[in-house]
Amino acid sequence: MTDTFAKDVLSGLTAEKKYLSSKYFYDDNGSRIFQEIMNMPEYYLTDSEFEILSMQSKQIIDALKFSEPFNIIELGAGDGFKTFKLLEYLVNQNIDFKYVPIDISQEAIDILTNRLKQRLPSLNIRPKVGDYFEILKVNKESNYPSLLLFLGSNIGNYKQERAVELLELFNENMKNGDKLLIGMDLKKNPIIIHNAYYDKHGITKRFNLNLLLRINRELDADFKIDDFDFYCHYNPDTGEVKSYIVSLRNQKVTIKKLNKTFDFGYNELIWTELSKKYDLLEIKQLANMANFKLNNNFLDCKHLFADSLWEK
Ligand code: AVJ
Repeated sequence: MTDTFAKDVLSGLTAEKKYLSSKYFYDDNGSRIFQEIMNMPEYYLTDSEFEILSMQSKQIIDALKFSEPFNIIELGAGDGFKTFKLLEYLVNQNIDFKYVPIDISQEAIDILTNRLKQRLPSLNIRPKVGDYFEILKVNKESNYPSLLLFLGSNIGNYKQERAVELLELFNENMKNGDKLLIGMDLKKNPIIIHNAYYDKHGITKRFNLNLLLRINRELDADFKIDDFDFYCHYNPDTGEVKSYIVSLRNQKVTIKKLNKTFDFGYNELIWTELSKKYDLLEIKQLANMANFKLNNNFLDCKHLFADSLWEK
C-alpha cells in the first residue's frame, strides 16, 4: 500500500505538471476532514442525495422490478449514512434482500455494521472488506438479481476514459438484468458549486493540505504546509471542478523515502482533484458508453443531484 503510494507520489511530483491523486486524501485524518466537508451546509451533495434516497425509496425499489430475494451491493459504503433510509424502507416493507456493503476500510465497515445491527436488527447484512472487484466477481455466481450502489458522486473523480473503464468493469461483473444506482452531481449555477468546493471555512483547503502532511508522515518528507495554499476552480463549460495545491514560494522539499529532493516554483501548482458535474444528456451518454441502459433518473427537489438507475 505505502509502496504504490510512494510510486504515485514520485510520478506525480516529477511530472512536467505536478499532480497528486485525490484517492490518497482518505487516510484517517482525511476521512475525518471529509466528514466535516459533508457536514458543511455549502456541500449540498450530501443533503441532496440523502433526500433522494429517503423521499424516493419506494420509487427506486419499484423501478428495479426485481423478484425476491435480491442483493444490494454497495461499493465504497463508508459509514452508510445515506443508504440507511433505503434499507429502512425495505426492512419495514418486509422485502427479502441481502445487503452487502463493501469498503476498503475495516474501521468504516465495523462502525456501519454495528450501527445497522442496532437500528435494523432484522436486516440481513454481509459486510465485506477489500477491493471492489475481487468481491464483485462473486456477484456473477449469485442466483439472485443484484442492485449495485455507487453513490456520492465518486464517479466524478475520474476523467471520462477512466470513468468508462471503471463502469465497464462493474458491467462485466454484473448479470443480465442487474442494476446500478450511481450518484452523479449535476451542472447548476456555478456559484453554488464554487461555494461547495472553495469553501469559506477553509475545510476543503485543510482536506487538500492534509495530503502533504500524509506524505510527511508516511514518506518521511519535510513539506512546510504554511508555505502552500489551496485553489480550486469550476469551469461551467466543461463541468469540471479542478483543485490544486499552490506553492507560495520557491522551495525545496525532501522526501527521504524516495531519496529525492523536489523543487517547487513560486506559484507552482500541484493538481489534486477532478470533481466532474454532469447534465442529463452526459449521464445517458456515459451509461451507453459503458454498455448500460438508462432506466430512470431520480433527482432531489432542487435538481442539484441525480441518482441514475442503469440496467445491464
Ligand atoms: C467524495 C469525490 C465525491 O468530489 O465532491 C469534496 C470529494 N473534494 N470536496 C467530491 C471532495 C472536495 C468528493 N467526492
